[in-house]
Amino acid sequence: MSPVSSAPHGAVTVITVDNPPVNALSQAVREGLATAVAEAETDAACKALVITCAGRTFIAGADIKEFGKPPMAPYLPDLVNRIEACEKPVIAAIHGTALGGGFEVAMGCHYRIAAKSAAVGLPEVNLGLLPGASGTQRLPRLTGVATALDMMLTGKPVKAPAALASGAIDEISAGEDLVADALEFAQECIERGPRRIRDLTVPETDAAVFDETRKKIAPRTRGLMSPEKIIRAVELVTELSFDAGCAAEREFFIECMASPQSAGLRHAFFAERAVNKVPGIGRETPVRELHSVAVIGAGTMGAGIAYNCLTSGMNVTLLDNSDEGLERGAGTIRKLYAGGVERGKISEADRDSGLARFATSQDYADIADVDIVIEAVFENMAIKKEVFAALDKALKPGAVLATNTSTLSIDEIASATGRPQDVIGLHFFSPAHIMRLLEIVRGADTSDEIIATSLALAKRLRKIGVVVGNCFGFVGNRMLYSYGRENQLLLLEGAAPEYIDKTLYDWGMAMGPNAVGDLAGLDVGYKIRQERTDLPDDPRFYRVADMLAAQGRFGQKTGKGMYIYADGSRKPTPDPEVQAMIEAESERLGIERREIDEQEIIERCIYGLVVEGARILEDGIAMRSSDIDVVWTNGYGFPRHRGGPMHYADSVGLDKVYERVCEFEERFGSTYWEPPALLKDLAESGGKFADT
Ligand code: T1G
Repeated sequence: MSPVSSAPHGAVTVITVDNPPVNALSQAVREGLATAVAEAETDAACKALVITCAGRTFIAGADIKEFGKPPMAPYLPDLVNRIEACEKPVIAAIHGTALGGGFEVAMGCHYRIAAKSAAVGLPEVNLGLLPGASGTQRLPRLTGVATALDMMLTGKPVKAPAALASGAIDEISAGEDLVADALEFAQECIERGPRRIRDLTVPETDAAVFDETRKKIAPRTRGLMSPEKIIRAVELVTELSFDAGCAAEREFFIECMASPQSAGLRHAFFAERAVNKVPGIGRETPVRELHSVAVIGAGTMGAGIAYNCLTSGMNVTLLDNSDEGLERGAGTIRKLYAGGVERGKISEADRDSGLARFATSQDYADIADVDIVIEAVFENMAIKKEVFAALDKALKPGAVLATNTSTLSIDEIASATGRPQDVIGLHFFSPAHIMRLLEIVRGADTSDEIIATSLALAKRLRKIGVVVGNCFGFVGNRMLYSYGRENQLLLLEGAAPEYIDKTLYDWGMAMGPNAVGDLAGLDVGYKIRQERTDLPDDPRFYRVADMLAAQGRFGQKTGKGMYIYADGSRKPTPDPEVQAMIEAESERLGIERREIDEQEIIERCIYGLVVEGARILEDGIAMRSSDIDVVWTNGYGFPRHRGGPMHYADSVGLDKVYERVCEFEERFGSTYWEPPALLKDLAESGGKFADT
């Protein structure tokens, strides 16, 4: 049964694509469209064609699931040209989002009408690609070069009113019935006849725009391949004929499609959608309604979480045991709102309604009726258990009891209550209102209803919620220990902090580990290590960080950490005093310092992540290796175009990773580098983490 059907409406043939969930351009859809257009073209009674889609959206692009497989005819560029060649006017009737190949199909049509709420876009750059079915040649002819470049380089969809203003679409459907309005519009188009974008003149373009754009985007497209291909393809619009431009675009597309970067970004795309699939949790799992929340602890994290909940429409009470603390927290929230209004992200009305839903308190009785509480007090077990015991007494039955702990046992915290089934870890990342990751930590007794409720809350807070198991540091921070450990050891063995940071930054990390430590505050990790009783018996373990923290060098917040931050600036400057301190400590520990190359730094830090990731999979703390990738690309600045640590290891080849890990075990001992059985087995069987 073809996912494409046709029906006559008077002199107009309406062609409908019905390929849930997002009408992706699978082979069957491409074939169905080509056939339907050919049949309508030879149907004497048909004077015009309308292409529309069933379900929630117009075509959302090529079928990404077909990527990497042998391409099958009809090929998308040919289909788009086939639609354009039709002798009768073809109108695209767009609702939801016309994206990528879907928008290219619409630009193959002669006219585009859209529902008021619709949007159009070319987001291929998010997949390490560029439009590959003439989008780079068609859109500039409609909107001009600048708008086209912006749409393709940001990958952001453009809403119908702006799309109309830019020329990307021709009409906005006035009524609620898009197809009815498209049929009416078709009458007009029959008069006008086909209008082919390939024949449109390219609007006047200042050639300088291309290099200006290159400069402008360089900081945020560091290391990425496809943005330059997009700019070059659009530049060719001003140099070549339409078909020659399309041929060049195709070449660029094939090159990008074959790149590890696109493979990494496509992996990230599906990995972020897979996190919602939690065994045992389905549409039938009850979800509790969450209208009101109390956030305990008015520190930086507490205030950020409260703001995030306010901007998602919840009633929020911030509770703290000190007036100053509450005033500071409330001040932070007011500042965040002011900044949002200033940057045009939030309207004054939204700010006012948000602040109207905000309250502060020092009394648990004031929060007895909240639907959920999120505790964000100091990272200390005794304090957290005291808070949870008080919450257990104060809160109504059925309230969700969540903790924002970043390392501590959910089960032990839950043991302070009589309702462990309602206790869950909701680990936000700083800044809480910006970072998209939310680790949802399941305790031994946490009910499915609470998991389902937390996944729904994550969506509402515009977060990517990843369900993980309970252990020290869960997924993210547990792995961070291995990554940070290798950094600390490399410092003692001879690599300067700025050299390590530059190496990992150039490799793609958002920031080097030493700069991250100074940003997060060296006191945070120091206090957590002080409380731990299970650290390895190794005098080198986090030695440099401990020495700096013991001297009160906490990083940016004290103007000194691993680096110096002159006059409150965020720019790290290497400190010769620190270098001398490290060298003296190497000598004291009997470590012979040596030249260390970039490859060793990258492999020790990144394979340290991979080895701990494999242990996490063995322990069942993560359900899928792709969940680990989502945690690291959304919470720890791991380069998205490398897909995440586990995908990266798969792309290198687990046999090579295993071989290197065995070498490290040989050189540095098995305490840190004993290869996990999972890695060994997969390496020997030619398997991938993605297969587990
Ligand atoms: N191909 C295959 N599956 C897709 C898909 C696609 N293009 N888009 C979405 N899905 C699946 C997704 O995996 C999920 O599956 C379900 O649909 C719902 O998605 C030549 C080459 C459209 C805005 O980049 O941005 O065209 O998890 O959870 O939040 O130039 O999906 O349920 O099994 O995201 O409502 C360009 C990608 C492709 C758009 C809807 N297009 N999609 O968001 O639902 S490249 C894109 C999205 C291209 C040409 C090139 C979003 C959405 P499952 P969802 P949503």
